[in-house]
Amino acid sequence: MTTPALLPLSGRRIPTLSPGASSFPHHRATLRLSEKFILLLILSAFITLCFGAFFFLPDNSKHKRFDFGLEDVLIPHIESEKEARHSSRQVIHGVGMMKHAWDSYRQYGWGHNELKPIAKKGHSTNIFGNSQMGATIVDALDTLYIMGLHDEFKDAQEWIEQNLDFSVNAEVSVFEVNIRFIGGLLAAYYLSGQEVFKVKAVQLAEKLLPAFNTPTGIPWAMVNLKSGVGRNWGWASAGSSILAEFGTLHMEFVHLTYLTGNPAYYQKVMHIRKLLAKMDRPNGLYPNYLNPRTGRWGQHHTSVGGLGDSFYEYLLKAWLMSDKTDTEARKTYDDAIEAIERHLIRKSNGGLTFIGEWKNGHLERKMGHLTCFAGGMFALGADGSPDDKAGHYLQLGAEIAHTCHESYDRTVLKLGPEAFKFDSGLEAVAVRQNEKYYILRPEVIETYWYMWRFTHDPKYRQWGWEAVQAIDKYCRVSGGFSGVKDVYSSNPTYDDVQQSFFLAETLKYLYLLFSSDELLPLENWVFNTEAHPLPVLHQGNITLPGSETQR
Ligand code: DMJ
Repeated sequence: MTTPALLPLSGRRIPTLSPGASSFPHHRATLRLSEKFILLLILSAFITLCFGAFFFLPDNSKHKRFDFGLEDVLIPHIESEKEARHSSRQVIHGVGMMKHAWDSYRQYGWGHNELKPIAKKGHSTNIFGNSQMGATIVDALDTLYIMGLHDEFKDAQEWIEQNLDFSVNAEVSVFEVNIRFIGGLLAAYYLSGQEVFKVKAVQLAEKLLPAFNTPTGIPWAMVNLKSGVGRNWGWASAGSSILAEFGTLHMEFVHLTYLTGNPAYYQKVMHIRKLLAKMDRPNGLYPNYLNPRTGRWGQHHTSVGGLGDSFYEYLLKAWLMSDKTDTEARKTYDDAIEAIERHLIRKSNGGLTFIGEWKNGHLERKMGHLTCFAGGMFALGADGSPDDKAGHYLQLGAEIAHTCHESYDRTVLKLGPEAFKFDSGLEAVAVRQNEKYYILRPEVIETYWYMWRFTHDPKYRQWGWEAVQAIDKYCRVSGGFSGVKDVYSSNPTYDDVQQSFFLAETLKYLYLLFSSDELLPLENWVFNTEAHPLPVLHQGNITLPGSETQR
């Protein structure tokens, strides 16, 4: 069994001196007595100055912290001191928001999956079945760790050690449990080195494996953790499994095989990839529905938002996570994106680039908040794109970021709606009442963060700060943070849910946006779709059973 090579969280290099190297000249100069006296005077003045300066420094600059404290994330590349002060204030503000979300959950929802911040009690949804598995605790672990909230992290770890049990008679979503629980536990393990997180991740993964017992090996959407019986969502076309669900397991499952030496996880996800590769794709597009009994596509609906989104994301990230050796994943990503660009991406009359949805040969000119993550994905995939199109994809990322910012800016609350149209004179605004809500989602801020990392254009920090202010003003309540039902109303009502992804993703991406690039550098870490960072498996670090290198 391999042990993980724990990676440095920051990319900082420690300068070294070669043995025997010295900064002093090798010859000795003979000084006269008066010169010696003057030198001594200068030296003692210098020492007094240093001591004085030390006492006038603010307290926290005297101690170098070796953990992930605020001091570690402050912005070396920021030019002006004023800007640096601004960013560190924003970082601190982000920690304050996390504290409020966490403390509220700790007080009113502890052990429940999520929190009702208005009713001040626990909350859950059907994705967790009727389980009470502390989804918020597991999802928030790495954010707490990264922000240096160590007492809270310890508290969470203790709860996990004593209470997190997967032998429950609950029918859960395989996808959601994978990205939030397995992803969250693995990231916590890699960051902290605490074995318990790995052990729990593997226990849970074992419980998910029966979901793959279908005639095709395409997993069911849901599985009962106790009985292992699986089934699909009643609403899915023709009894199908969902592309974004069975296509968003790769990162976590490859890490499970890496950590345990058990090839089963790797084989399951590679089987899905192989099966998809053999199938015909209408217009080169992947439909969102696939029947796990027949192996046939359901309705021809393609989207880069809900139902499709993270399938494309995981193709790119499989390549990145393999230290760019999984070229099959990269090629599949490139082909998929090429077809998406051809059929789904358009410019509105007002000049906004948007990604629509393809429904049975027809383009719906509507974009979801979920789709906004794609700006970051395009930027992340720019390097390594075919035909030297890196500039093009970075530009596409910037255009999507701009469109999504417009969807926020054109509302009363300055928070983005769930879906917005580009039709009949409409530009980036929601039309239907049931598309006007904002449920603390991260995708727009996620794209700002990736764009910031790749361009350092200050507008992305500015846009992120606008989102912080709006969330604080309209979503913060005494019992935590709540989603709002209508972003176009100056007097919105709350949905009374603090989603676990608000702590896992939204607050983490905001924190990273105002932090140094050296915090979790993208050359070493790949974020799963729930913003849980997993290390790149550098060559020589990994021998996957069944991988090319072994054959
Ligand atoms: C998260 O759970 C993940 O980002 C997922 O991929 C889709 N969206 C939600 C948050 O909006």
